[in-house]
Amino acid sequence: MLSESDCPNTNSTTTSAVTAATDPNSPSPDLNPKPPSSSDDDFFSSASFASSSSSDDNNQTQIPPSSPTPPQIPISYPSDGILTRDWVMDLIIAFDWASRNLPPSELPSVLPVQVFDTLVLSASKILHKEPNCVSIEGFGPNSSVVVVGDVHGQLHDVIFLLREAGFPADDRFFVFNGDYVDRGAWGLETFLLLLAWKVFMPHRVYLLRGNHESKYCTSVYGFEKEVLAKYGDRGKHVYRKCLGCFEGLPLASIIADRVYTAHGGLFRSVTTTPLKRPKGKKNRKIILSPEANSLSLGSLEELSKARRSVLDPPWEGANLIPGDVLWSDPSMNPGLSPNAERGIGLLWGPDCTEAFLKKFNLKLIIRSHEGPDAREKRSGLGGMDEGYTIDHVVESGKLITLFSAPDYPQFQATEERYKNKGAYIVLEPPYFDSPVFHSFKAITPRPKVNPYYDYEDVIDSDEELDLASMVQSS
Ligand SMILES: [Mn+2]
Repeated sequence: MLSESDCPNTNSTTTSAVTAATDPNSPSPDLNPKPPSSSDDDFFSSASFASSSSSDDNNQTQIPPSSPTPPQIPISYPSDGILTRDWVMDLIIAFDWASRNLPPSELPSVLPVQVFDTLVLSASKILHKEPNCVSIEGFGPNSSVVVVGDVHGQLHDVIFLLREAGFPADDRFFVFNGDYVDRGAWGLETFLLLLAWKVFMPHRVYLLRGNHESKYCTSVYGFEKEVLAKYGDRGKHVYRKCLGCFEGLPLASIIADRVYTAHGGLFRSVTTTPLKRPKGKKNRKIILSPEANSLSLGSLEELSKARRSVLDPPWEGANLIPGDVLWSDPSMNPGLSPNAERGIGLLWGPDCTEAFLKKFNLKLIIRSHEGPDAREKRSGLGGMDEGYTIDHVVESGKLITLFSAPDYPQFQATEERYKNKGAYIVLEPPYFDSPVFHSFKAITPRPKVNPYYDYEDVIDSDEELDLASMVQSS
């Protein structure tokens, strides 16, 4: 674990980084927020901003009409409790602006805790009611589905993706495959912005859980410290509410009866066998089959019965399906085997992809979870330069890995960066099973901020889970 002194995100370093990004003539940027810099002109002159309604009941600095206008802050929740497209657009603009113009500790002046609470409660209510594997259907002739992989707190790239793909709409569905937080510096803003879309369009936007939406990962890879830095003495409250919301996120989706998506991918069967027992109905014992030689592929029915409301998916015991779905990786070797590199989840071969597709009459698996750093170490599998790879091509269909965080990770110990593109997939009628890939570059320059984790000491990818530490953090 990082000690407090290891954490580079002290107040003094944060302030210096922020000062560099703000008007040097303004000694107190907090009290007198400046309009966005010229590099933001494109964003702030957009139709989405022009269409946003805003009340004039606060004491914002007046900006000449020709200048880009700072957002109306603080954001307040609509008095009727119903989010609108304009509200979500205003939230995007406010987060983008704050990330470039305010120190992280000023986020509560943009999004007060009460507004955070209402947004997260509204989203949690919706998410907890969704099944483990959501069925996405009911499309019209012009409907499309945008599938998004890991985004890891790279707020500006997520905003770009939404703008380029087209924001969620009646005929534009979105499925996000998890890993919203950690590593990148704007995990909280990214997650909240996606929650806002979920609350506004619950039957158009689907948010699945990634392995980073957990207590263990967020305590190691930055999100917990990010929240504490941004919300100060209310930070613990905000972090706890986020963890509660993570527990509600569904694990997988099936799009148009043909496409299975999940963060990690496939999962084992956890079939239980009642022991022979003499008489009476008490003491019914259950034998689990956790050994490698008895691993078999799980069914969608088993997936639907898993208990997903856990802070950290367990790697042992009876409830193994959530850990598999969130942590597993494909392999070029046939069969199912324990994922020794990660210490949780499985490796599955092309034969398992074929068996799963065939058994459930599917054509495509879209999973995420592996960025350029992870793929550098996986012989036999493609690199993540373009933001996606086609890993298995089998008789019944394909397995794709999709990664949507370009120029990842945001903080890196070496000079040499991966310079990977991110990608998203568009699925179109009538069958939604021929993926159209869209690769995109990172937004530059990223606002300069300090990391919230010790990126030089924390291992690159998520492999080699420190299980002992996970026990303590559970
Ligand atoms: Mn992941």
